[in-house]
Amino acid sequence: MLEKHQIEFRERTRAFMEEKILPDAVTLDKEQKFLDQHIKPLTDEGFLSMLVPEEYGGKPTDTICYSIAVEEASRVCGSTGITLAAHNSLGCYPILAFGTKEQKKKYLPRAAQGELLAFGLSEADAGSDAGGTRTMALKQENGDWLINGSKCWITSATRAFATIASVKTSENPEDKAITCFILDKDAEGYSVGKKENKLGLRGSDTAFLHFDDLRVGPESRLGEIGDGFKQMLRTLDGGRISIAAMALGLGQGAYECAAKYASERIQFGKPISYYQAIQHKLADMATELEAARLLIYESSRMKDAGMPFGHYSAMAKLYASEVGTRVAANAVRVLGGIGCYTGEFPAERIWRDVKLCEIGEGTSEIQRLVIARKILKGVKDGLPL
Ligand code: COS
Repeated sequence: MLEKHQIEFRERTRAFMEEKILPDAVTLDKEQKFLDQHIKPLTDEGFLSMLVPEEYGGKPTDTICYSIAVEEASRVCGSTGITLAAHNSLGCYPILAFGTKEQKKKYLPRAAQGELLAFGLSEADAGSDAGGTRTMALKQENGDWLINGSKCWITSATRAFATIASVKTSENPEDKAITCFILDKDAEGYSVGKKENKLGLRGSDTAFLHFDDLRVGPESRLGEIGDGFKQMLRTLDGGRISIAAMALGLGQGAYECAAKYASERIQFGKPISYYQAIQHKLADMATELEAARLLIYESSRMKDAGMPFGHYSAMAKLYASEVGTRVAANAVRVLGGIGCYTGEFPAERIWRDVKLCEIGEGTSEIQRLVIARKILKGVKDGLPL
C-alpha cells in the first residue's frame, strides 16, 4: 500500500506529465530531438533533484516517489523516463554516496538546477563484464591523472556537464583496480562522439564519450583508488529500480492504449474487448504490471530502510522489463495493423522504447546471475531461502 503523500505525489505527477510532456512525445521520437524544452519544467517540479538534499538545492523524496516519477514520465514518454532515471540514479547518486563535500558542493546544485549528469561505465569490451574497463588513468608526478579511452552507450552524453566514469588506475592487467572520476565536459581532451541512431527512446541522446589525454587533478577522483568497481555496482543496484519503474510506466502506457482501443474497435458487430482472446490479454497485462509495481515498491522500501536490496532490485528490474516488453508486444497485437504501422497510437513507440529495459543497466541474464548468486550464498550460509 502506498502512503497518503505517495498517492498525492502520483496524482500531481501524472497531471504534470500529461500536460507538459505527453504533447511532445511523438515529435521527440519521430525527429530524434533531445527533450531540451522539458528540462526547465522538470527542474522546476523537482524531478531532476529527487535524490539531492535540500542543502544542495534539491527536493528530496523517498525512493517510492522517485519510482513513481520515473513510471509516470515513462507512461507518456520513455525518453523523458530514461533521462530522469540516468540523471538521478546514475549521475547524482554516486556523487551523493561517494563524493567529498567539495564535490557535492560543486556538482549537486548545478544538477538540481537542471544541468544533466552522465554515467560512464560501458565500453566496447566492457558491457556485462563491467570490470573489463580499458580506459586508463595514469598518475603523473605532480599528482594529476592523465586519462585516455572511450565510453559508449552514454545516456544524455551530448548534454551532460559532467560524467562519472570508471577507469583503470593500474597498468597491470592482473590488477582489477578501477577508480571513478568526475570528468567535466568543458575540460580539454573530453569530447562527445557519435550519437546513436536508436530503435527507441529516440528523444534521449545516447553517444560515445572520448577522453584524449584528459588531465584532471586529484580532486576529481571519487572515493579511494580501487573503489570504483564496487561504487559502480552499488550505483547500479539503485539504478535498476529506476529502469524497472521505466519498464513499468511504458508497459502501463501500452496496456491503457490496448484496453481503450479494444473497447472502441468494432469487429463482427462487437467491440473486440467482448472476445475472451482479448480479455485474457488485458487481464494478464494488468496482473503482471501490478506484480511488477509491488516488486518495485518493495525494493524501494528496502533501499530506504538501509537493507541489502541489490538482489531485490535485480528481481524488480528483471521482472518489470520482461513484463513491459511482453505487455507492449501484446498491445501491438491488440491494435493489429494500426498498432504497428501508424503513429496514431503509442503502442508501437512503446514497443520500441521498452526493449532497452531488458538490456540497459544489466541484461536480464545479468539480473538472473545477481539473483542466483544471492540464492546460492544463502544455501552456503544455511539461510532460509
Ligand atoms: N555492490 C557493491 N559491491 C559489489 C556488488 C554490489 N552490488 N556486487 C559485487 N560487489 C563486489 C564483490 O563483493 C566483490 O568484492 P571483493 O573483491 O571485495 O570480494 C567485487 O565487487 C567483485 O565482485 P564479483 O567478483 O562478483 O564481480 P564480477 O566481475 O563477477 O561481476 C557482475 C559481477 C556480473 C554482477 C557485474 O559485473 C555486473 O553487474 N555486470 C553488469 C554491468 C552492467 O549492468 N552493465 C550495463 C551498464 S549500463 S549503465
